[in-house]
Amino acid sequence: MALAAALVLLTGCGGGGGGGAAEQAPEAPVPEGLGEVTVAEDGVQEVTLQTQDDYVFTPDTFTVAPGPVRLTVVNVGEDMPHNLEFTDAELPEPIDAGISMLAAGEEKTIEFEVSTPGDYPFACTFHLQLGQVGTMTVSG
Ligand SMILES: [Cu+2]
Repeated sequence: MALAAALVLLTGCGGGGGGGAAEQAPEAPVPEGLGEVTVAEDGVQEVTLQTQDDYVFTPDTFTVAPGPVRLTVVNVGEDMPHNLEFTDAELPEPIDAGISMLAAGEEKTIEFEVSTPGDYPFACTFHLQLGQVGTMTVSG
């Protein structure tokens, strides 16, 4: 991720001209620890995602093993509410959990269990049209 951002900056230098800085702004690095899956003392896999006022999940992908998952979403934005719902129709198996409303400054945690490997798309349904989506992968 950091390397990709550096390459963008390098190639950007060759182009010269104005307005480049604004285009590079969305390439923010993922803060340390976000999206990293760790196993808690009770054996539950834990992962934290962040969202803010730019309509993205950070990171927007993570991978867990089959078993129980404890997912925390932190909204570090200043005024934008978000949510996180799994996209039912596309799931390898149903997930009976979601965050229906996450106000600015709020943090919520859900727990659920997965057993079927595959990709589990999720979205902020408020900002689906702005592309605020992500994917949880359950490894085989
Ligand atoms: Cu949102």
